[in-house]
Amino acid sequence: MQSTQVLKSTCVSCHGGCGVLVTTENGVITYLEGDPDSPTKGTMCAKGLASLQNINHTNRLHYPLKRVGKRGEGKWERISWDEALDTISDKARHYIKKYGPNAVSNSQGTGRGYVRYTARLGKSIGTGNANWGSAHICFFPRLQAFFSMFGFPRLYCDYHGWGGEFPKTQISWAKQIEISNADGEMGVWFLDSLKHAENLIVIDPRATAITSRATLWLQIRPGTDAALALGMLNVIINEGLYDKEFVDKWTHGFDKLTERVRDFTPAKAEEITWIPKEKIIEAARIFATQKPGCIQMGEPLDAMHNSHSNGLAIMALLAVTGNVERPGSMVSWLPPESGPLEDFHMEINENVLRENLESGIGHQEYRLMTPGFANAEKVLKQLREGKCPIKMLYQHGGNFLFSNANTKNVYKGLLNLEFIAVADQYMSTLCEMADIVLPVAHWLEDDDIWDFHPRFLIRAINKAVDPPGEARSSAWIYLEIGKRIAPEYWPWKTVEEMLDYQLRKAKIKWKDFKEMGMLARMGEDQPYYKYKTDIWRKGGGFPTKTGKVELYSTMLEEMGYDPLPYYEEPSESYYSTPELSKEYPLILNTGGRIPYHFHSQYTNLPWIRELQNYPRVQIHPDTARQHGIKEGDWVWIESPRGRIRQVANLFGGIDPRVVVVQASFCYWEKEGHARFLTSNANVLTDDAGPYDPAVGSVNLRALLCKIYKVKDDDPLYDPIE
Ligand SMILES: Nc1nc2c(c(=O)[nH]1)N[C@H]1C(S)=C(S)[C@@H](COP(=O)(O)OP(=O)(O)OC[C@H]3O[C@@H](n4cnc5c(=O)[nH]c(N)nc54)[C@H](O)[C@@H]3O)O[C@H]1N2
Ligand SMILES: Nc1nc2c(c(=O)[nH]1)N[C@H]1C(S)=C(S)[C@@H](COP(=O)(O)OP(=O)(O)OC[C@H]3O[C@@H](n4cnc5c(=O)[nH]c(N)nc54)[C@H](O)[C@@H]3O)O[C@H]1N2
Ligand code: SF4
Ligand SMILES: [Mo]
Repeated sequence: MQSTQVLKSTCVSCHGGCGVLVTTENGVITYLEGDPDSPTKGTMCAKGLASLQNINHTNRLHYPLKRVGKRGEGKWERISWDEALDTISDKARHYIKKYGPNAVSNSQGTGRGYVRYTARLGKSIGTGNANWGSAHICFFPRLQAFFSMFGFPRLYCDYHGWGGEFPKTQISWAKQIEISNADGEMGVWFLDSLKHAENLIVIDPRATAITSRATLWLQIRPGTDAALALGMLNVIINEGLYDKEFVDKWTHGFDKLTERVRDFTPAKAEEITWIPKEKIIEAARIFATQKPGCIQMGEPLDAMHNSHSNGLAIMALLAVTGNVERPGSMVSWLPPESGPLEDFHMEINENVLRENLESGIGHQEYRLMTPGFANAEKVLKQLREGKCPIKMLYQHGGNFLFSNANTKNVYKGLLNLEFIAVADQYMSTLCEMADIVLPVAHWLEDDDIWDFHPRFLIRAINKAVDPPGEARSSAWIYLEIGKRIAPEYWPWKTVEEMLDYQLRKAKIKWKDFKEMGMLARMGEDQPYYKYKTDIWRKGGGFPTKTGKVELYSTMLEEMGYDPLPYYEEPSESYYSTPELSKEYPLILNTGGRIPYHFHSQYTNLPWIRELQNYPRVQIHPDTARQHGIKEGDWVWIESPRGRIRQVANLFGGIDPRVVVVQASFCYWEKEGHARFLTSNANVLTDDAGPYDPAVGSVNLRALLCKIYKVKDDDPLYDPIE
């Protein structure tokens, strides 16, 4: 008898957490579609839908493997889970005993829903060197800037209308939320809220999907965002357009900010950003007067060596205009009854561990880095020089060879680790460098809880089918490794017990939550104007030292950092390195999310390759003509670090001096180094600094390059020397 079932679940093929209806027939998934009753309103994208090809892919990892040849040689032997897990935990215990906990590192790439497990494992080891993937070039700089100024981790754009008002002015600043759905923000809510917005200001060096809907597009020179924000603040303050009541009552250091932006006239901002001053003035006036307003801030702001200040400068715009906690502005949401599930790692007594967590690589220099995190560029440099205290890496997903600056240097550094174990769904280029490889389940094969980043809801990920071979869920793998290394912090016998524990504050069990599908605090349950209540501070106020929004940050001052936002010229540019720009005359911008890829993922799926078969570099038609390049030609893009090839996409939506290279394109079908050296943008980026003084970010978005056509007899890629 045919049995058809429809199961509700949550897609985690990116950060979006879209509600999904999964149809199975006789135990086989036959159809996926968006769940109209979920907060993502029934929408799904190509990445999520292509999960059908992902779970059935013939190259999925089925069994734990152990390296039998030389590192990277590709010779493997199937082993049991017990052998794999015992080897990993024996190695960890050995290195901890011999060198101390900082010799062991456990890391992951972008936030893939198991962040809390990675963080708990790091803390239970007690290492200061956990997680050195991409946080410092993604999201943490923005989170830390919120912390420096507001005293809490984040304000989110209130595109929900729960307080009775939608944003009248939306700024999309270095953000493609409509594509990226980053960190639990929902592109669909943003797009729907635009019908209520009178103004949409897009700040982007490129024309994007939403530029055509913009009332104002500020085509900025890459890497100069702080200068634009300071110029806008200059206009708002000089013209008296700021929210006097909010500024007087709820901010600290307005006079010092006024002093800082005095010289940042629109003319000066124009010179730096290449945006006509009239547009800067117009944007400032609109944002200050057409309220409420909100600003979507994107990752390119973080991937710069003044990332923390980029955040401060933009957040100051929110504070001086009073766009904080009022309906339709920027709001900090409260969690549902479960509390934020990140408590799962925070509950491990940080105070006891603090000293060690703060002893990680780079932490003494970049003191706003999260304790327990190490700085990737420093780690990799020390590894290359044979001076690194880290001996062992357990990596759960993510891939430094695609995500971190200067791929060839990354590779050389990783080679010097004594022991590497990687958990992935496929034999990634990082797995190829490992000693042990663990096969991981896809979210359709997994039971877990999705902790949505804005923290106002959690959702159930419900297993629809069994994983292939002996692949196991992330939660199971973490529990099994945790139990072996630090059993006192991993006392649960089963994953279900561990999930029950995470739901304890809501007084529900996993088996009931599975049915419920979601626990949320939305609509009328979300209070606004929390600074006027006791929520953050008894008697009202913000959770900062002064109880106010600190435009002049007392925390930064105490730490010896500049307490005010500042602008710094990109490390490579016509102005900072004029000599270099003669040889490399174009601005190299890497990244800009592609709707159907997630970093290095999904280029191995036929449906996705139908949408885009080759990596593309956007070149202005005039620039292409000067170089004899036509649409569809293979082009070398070369920086002082190396060169890669991509296919020319002639695009009038960028400045003729700017070239936009697609990031993270993985040639899954190629063998060996060709996979990560042929077209990977980070072969071009610079790991040598400068780094952001507070959080250690590196510049991935505003470097220099040259371009020329690929000749028939050119090699596919330049090897690592
Ligand atoms: N489909 C898909 N979705 C994703 C991801 C993915 O790989 N694919 N990755 C996820 C992750 S980890 C993250 S962090 C988010 C990131 O998502 P977003 O924050 O939206 O980042 P991007 O799309 O890379 O860049 C946003 C826009 O900034 C512009 N930009 C580039 N440089 C600059 C600059 O210097 N200044 C300004 N003002 N704009 C600039 C780009 O042209 C682009 O249009 O997306 C997440 N979602
Ligand atoms: N030049 C440039 N560099 C960038 C960026 C950019 O825009 N430009 N973006 C930066 C940003 S914001 C980020 S966050 C990083 C992203 O960097 P990473 O997160 O390191 O991303 P990938 O390199 O694509 O790693 C993806 C790997 O994780 C595996 N994987 C996927 N899902 C799972 C899972 O559920 N479990 C396990 N165990 N493995 C899984 C995939 O199979 C794949 O091998 O890159 C950063 N680097
Ligand atoms: S946006 Fe992200 S979460 Fe939503 S369907 Fe696409 S991949 Fe899945
Ligand atoms: Mo990211």
